[in-house]
Amino acid sequence: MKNLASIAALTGLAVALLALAVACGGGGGGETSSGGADPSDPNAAARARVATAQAEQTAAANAAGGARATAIAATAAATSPSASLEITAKEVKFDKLVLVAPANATVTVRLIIDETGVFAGERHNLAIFRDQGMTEKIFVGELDAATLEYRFTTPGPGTYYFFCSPHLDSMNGAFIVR
Ligand SMILES: [Cu+2]
Repeated sequence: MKNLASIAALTGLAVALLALAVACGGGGGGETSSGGADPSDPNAAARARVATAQAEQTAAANAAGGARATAIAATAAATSPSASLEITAKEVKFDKLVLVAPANATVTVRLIIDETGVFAGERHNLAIFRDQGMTEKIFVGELDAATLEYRFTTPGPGTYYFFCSPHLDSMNGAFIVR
């Protein structure tokens, strides 16, 4: 009898909890969604204009990226690999989009830093990674405001990426090894 009483008590508790859950959960259905487009929304036209401008910017950026990729491929094809490379940093830009080096070789890269006027004292370097996301390091040179010369060993043939560490967006290019 003791067990039966316990079961009855537990059943009662379960029913009570179920009732509570229904009471608590049942109140959420009355709202109407406000997420959809509303033709009377005075900001809709402005939002549409912003969306169009953003789409145009993306298309322009993609086109520029395509032109850049084409320029990189053309330059790489026309350039012989050299173990003695040179690149200039001026006005927070590199003068080259592409460096072409021999595979598995010791190479020197002279980074000429030619900053004057408002750019004087700007420090640059050369950093080379296997991927554009900069997760696999090949070589990272020291930073300086004066001309630098680096020496390192290239990896096997492939397309790698070079950057200036403080100026990733404006100073980058392809490091081609073959
Ligand atoms: Cu830089």
